[in-house]
Order: sequence, then C-alpha cells, then structure tokens
Amino acid sequence: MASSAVPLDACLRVEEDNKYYRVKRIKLSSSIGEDSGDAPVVIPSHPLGIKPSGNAYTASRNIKFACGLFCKLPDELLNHFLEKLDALDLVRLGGTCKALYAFTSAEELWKNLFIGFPPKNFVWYGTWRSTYLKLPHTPQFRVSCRNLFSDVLYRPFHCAHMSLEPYTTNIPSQNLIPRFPDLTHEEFSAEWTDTPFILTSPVKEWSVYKNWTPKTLLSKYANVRFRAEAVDWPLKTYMDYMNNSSEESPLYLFDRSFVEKMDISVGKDAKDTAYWPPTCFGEDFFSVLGDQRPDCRWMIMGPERSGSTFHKDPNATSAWNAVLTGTKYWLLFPSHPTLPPPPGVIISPDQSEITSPLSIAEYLLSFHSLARRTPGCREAICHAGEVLHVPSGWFHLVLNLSESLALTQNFVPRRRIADVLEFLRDQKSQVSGFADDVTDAFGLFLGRLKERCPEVLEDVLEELEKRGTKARKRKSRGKWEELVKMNEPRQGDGEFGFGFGNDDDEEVP
Ligand SMILES: O=C(O)CCC(=O)C(=O)O
Ligand SMILES: [Fe+2]
Repeated sequence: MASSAVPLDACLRVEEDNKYYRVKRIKLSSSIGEDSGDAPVVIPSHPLGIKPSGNAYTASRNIKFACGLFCKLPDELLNHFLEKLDALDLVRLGGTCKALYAFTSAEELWKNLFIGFPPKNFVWYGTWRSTYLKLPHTPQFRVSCRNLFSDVLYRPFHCAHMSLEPYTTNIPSQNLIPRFPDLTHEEFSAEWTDTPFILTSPVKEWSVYKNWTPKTLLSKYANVRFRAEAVDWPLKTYMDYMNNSSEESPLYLFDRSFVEKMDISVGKDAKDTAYWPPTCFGEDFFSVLGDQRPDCRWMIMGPERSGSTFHKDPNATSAWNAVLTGTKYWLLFPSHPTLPPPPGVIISPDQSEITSPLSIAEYLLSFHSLARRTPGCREAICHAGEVLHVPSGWFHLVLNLSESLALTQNFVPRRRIADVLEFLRDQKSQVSGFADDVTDAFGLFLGRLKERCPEVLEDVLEELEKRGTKARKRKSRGKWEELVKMNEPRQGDGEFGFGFGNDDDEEVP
C-alpha cells in the first residue's frame, strides 16, 4: 500500500553522471509510484547539486555540518525558522555558508515573500528568488552545494520534474470515464446527472475553440490583469511566468471576471457569441438568481503540472470544464455520507471541511496507486475540444499534462436542485461565491424558485421531505443494528455503490 510517510531517501538511489541523476526504482518503488516496468525515470540534476537525504549515509562529506548551530536543527525546523525572516536577513544568512545559501534559496520562501508584499512593477526572471531580488537569472553564477543532502530541499525539485506518465496512462477500464459525441437533454436528465462523462462535439462549435490559445490571447489582452491564485498579473507577465518557470505547484490563472474583462458575449443566442453551455445540461436553475447568483464561470490557464487538488465544487453545484488547448488528467470520486473520502483526503465529521494536504505531485507519489484501486474511482484525459461533466458533490483532482487553456461553468440542473437547497440550508458556513449582501442564500434561492417555477419547487420540496424522513429513520436505528452493521463488509470493500442500498427504510422497524 502506498504511504505518504515513506521518505524520499528510502525510495531513491541517486547516481551522478555528467548531467543527470538516474533515479532507479528499488524495492520500495511501488510506494512512490505506479508500476511502470523497469524503465528508469530520468530527473535532471538539482541546479545547486542537492541530493536526497539518504545519500548522506554513503557520502564522505556533508556541508550541513559547516553551518554552526543551525546544523542541529532538523531540516523541517530550519525551514520553519527561515519562513520568519525577511528578504534581507535571508540574503545575509545565505552568505555565511553554502548549506545556508541552499536553505535560504528555497523557492517557497521567496514565493511567500513575493505574495506577502507583491512588488508593483517587476520582471519575471525565472524564479521567485531572482524575481523578488531583481536578479536576472544567471545560472553560471550559481553556488555549487554538492554534498548537501536534504529531502526538504530536494523533494519540491523532484516533484517539479518527475514523469507524470505512469499516473495518467494505463487507466483501468472500470475507471475510465465514458466519452460521447453529445447527449440530448433527456438522456442527461434521465441517466447522467450523477455520472462524469466527456462530450467530444459541442466545444468544437464554439468560436473560441481554435481562435483562443494562450498566444492569441496574449496578442489581444497582454495588459489585462487576470487573477492567478493570490495575485492579479497582466497576462503578459503571467505568460512570461508560465513559459519560464519550473515548479511543483505552478501558480494557476483562475479568473472569474474574464467575460467582463475581455468584453465578450456568451450564450447560444448572443450576437458574436464566444461560447455557450453544452445544450444537454439544459436549464441552469441558479439563473433564477440573476445578478445575485454566486460566481459561476472561470477562465483557467496554467503550465504543465498546474491543476486543482481534491475538492468539491461550491454550493453542491455541478460543472462542465471545456479544454480549449492542452490536455487535463481527471481523477474523480463520488461522495455520500456512507462513503469514505478519497484516499489521502481528510474530511471533518460533519463533512463540511475537506483537507487535501498534499500537492498534486505528492498525491500522485503517495496515494495514486491506492486511489486507482479504490471502488468509485473515475479517471480520464480530456483533450482540446472536449468537455467533462463534474456531477454535484463529486471530489475531483485535475492535473494539466501540458500548458492548457480551459473554460468552466458551474450550474444547477433540475435533478440537483434539492442537493443545492440542502447545502445552502445545512452547510451555511461553507456557502461561497455570493456577494456580501446576500446573507441568506437558502432563503433567496427558495424564494426565487417559488416566484419563477413554483411547480418545480413543489416537486423539489417533496423530495427534500422524503430525504428528511429517511435521514430521521436512519438516525433512530437502534444500537443493535449499528453493531450488526459493523460486521458487514464496509461500503466500498466490494463493488462500488452509492450506499443507498442501506437506506432500505421499509425494513426499519
Ligand atoms: O481545470 C481545472 O483545474 C479544474 C477546475 C475545477 O475543478 C473547478 O473550477 O472547480
Ligand atoms: Fe472543481
């Protein structure tokens, strides 16, 4: 079984040749990745010459011992200490010896400094450190830190260069997400609202497909600022970053106001429309909220290895995600109170908070092989011109396998209105994306549904009433039944099911 606790040095043996470390798979190899045969995975050498900790055992020199009392601190603790320093102190301390130069050069430290106090004007110089310090990247002046052995420093580099192929190929047939040219709304409503699928035709009709690439956008919107996680950068700066960086978790452009910023029209009937939601999804019931609907559409751009760690989409909405350029690897799991979360994902007892503590690359190293074997797991590679459906409530992790540009939109199909109302009513602290003046999202949605589509609301309320009765019956089950259940096979041990089989309320005494 994969384990996040396996240290890198236990898994890797690193041999130096002129340019590359050949990272060979040894006995523990199944703990760090998928079985990709005996082919060695080639990782370039660390620019400072740092190697994984395990190499210290056979080394005749270790330069960490030259950094005075700091050498007594475990690497993790030393790194935490350095997180408290400002740029000047980091540079000064880094000037005292080679090992401290390496520790104070860690990119994460400089990224945090940059994002904490973003400079007004800057040029991207290839790394967060050189950008923050305004040092054009000059690799020939790098300090050599050979004979420094640290997983803390080596791991992010490994994750930024490891091959993604073993994790994204050979998808088991039972996990594979189905692909269709298109579906009718009737087919979607009757069979597919709870299931991920890919459509290969609709996106190819949009004018933005083929006309929008990162390059064509650059020629038109170079100075427009787009949101990328915690920063708003002009597109030309983000593209400099995207084309000239190499990170474990690259900064991801994720902009919810792109329609307004780019002044485009959207929707099937709009003049000169850029794109429209695939018709099979039918009416989006959050549209009854008009201007008060929560954020619902994003333009997404990022380099290879960027992506989204495991999450569920906001407010129990469903989503579609259309790839315009590049390719995305998707890993999805259904969720239900009776199902455990995906391997490696931690969920609070009331299911309201999801924590996915690892970067995507670390997740692949530690949990992917288990995830792939877990019932319910669904996987796919979505190519340019294709759109993937993410059903309401499903956990998903997304990884860009190459530079990619995508559009995504969240919506509420008829069959999921009850889930959204339940979420807005019962998970108030998790409700997101509404303007600050919306203090009662549940009341607002309920009121609008009553006003605009009273018959639909009547059916939905009936459905919610039934769900409430079932939940109350489940709660009132006796201790005896709970004990008996403990001896039954766990949901997820055998064939995958949503666990609704356990809701056989007719048999509840
Ligand atoms: O393209 C991606 O990274 C996935 C986006 C996503 O999951 C989301 O917008 O919720
Ligand atoms: Fe999502």
